[in-house]
Amino acid sequence: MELFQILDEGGQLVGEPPAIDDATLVEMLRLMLLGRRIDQKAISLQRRGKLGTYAPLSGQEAASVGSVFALDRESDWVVPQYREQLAMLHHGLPLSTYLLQRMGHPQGSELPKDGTLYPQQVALGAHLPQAVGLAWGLRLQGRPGVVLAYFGDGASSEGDFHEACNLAGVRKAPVIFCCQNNGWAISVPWHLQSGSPSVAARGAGYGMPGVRVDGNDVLAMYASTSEARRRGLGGDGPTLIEAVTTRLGAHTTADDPTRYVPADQVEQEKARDPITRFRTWMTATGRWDDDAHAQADRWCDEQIERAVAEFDSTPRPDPVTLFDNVYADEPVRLLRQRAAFVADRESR
Ligand SMILES: Cc1ncc(C[n+]2csc(CCOP(=O)(O)OP(=O)(O)O)c2C)c(N)n1
Repeated sequence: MELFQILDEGGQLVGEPPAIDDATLVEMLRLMLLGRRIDQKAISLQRRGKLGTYAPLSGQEAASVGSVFALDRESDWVVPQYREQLAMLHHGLPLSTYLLQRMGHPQGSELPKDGTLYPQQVALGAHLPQAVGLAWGLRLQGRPGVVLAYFGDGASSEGDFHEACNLAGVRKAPVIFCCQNNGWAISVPWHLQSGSPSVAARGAGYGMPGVRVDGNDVLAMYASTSEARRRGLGGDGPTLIEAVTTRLGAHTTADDPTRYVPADQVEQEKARDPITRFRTWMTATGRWDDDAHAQADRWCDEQIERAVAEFDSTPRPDPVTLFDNVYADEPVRLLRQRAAFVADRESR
């Protein structure tokens, strides 16, 4: 299946760029730069024991930013997996809340009130039927809006993905399935997960268009998501976008990719860096220069410093809150564990 591109690896135009005003293009590049910086900061916080496991997004900035910028934040919803930090921030999640979530703080799960954002999903694929339900519900209520659901190639091997696609296709739910295919489900490569040549090819089986997009090309991601949104709003139902992207780092801070990613692949993937590509085009078209870059750097510093200060000054939760907010009605075994935990603590 052909790969849809607007900017090639060298940042040269090979297609018609979407109509995006200059200020928005600058905002998109700034958010991508922020993503790279968040990774550096979060990994350092994790290594110092301040965060739990962290899933870096480096290499996937364009896939998230290009797609989420095509939405209307008032009426369209984002349903993320766990590597969509940037889409979540763009849909109103404070960075400090994101960091609190990563250290298991209950406050980290508080989403913006009246927002259009679902929480992160770690149980692979479990959010996809929910995304379809949300989209179908919008349609039944006659409310404008689409649902952008993110997931990885690994999640597309789960039953939930197929059930979600089937229901979305038959109900014409306005959902955009955005698969960030970085080629790996932790250490399992795509060819060991599926006999299908691509994720996008599966769309046909569910009665929806499947498009294979260069996920490291932010303009192509924006254009294909905008088109999918138009279809959804026009009553034509779901679209499956396969964003072919690259995971430049580890799966998470608990992973060592040098044990399974071939060294030459690492070098090839660095050459597909989505930030370098977009910055090259932005500079060549007079929309970006060293001053703009320095300003963006300062903006990233401020965002990160403010978020880390808020994160650091938030009182740490009582460890017993670990048992809260999991079940509406707690099962007996969990109540027993909680009682044992409290008794143990009081006996010390
Ligand atoms: C239902 C389920 N099975 C297994 C896991 C363990 N697991 C966590 S991440 C992951 C790989 C996911 O790969 P992919 O969906 O491609 O996303 P990526 O991490 O590459 O962004 C697995 C198998 C899980 N979280 N949920």
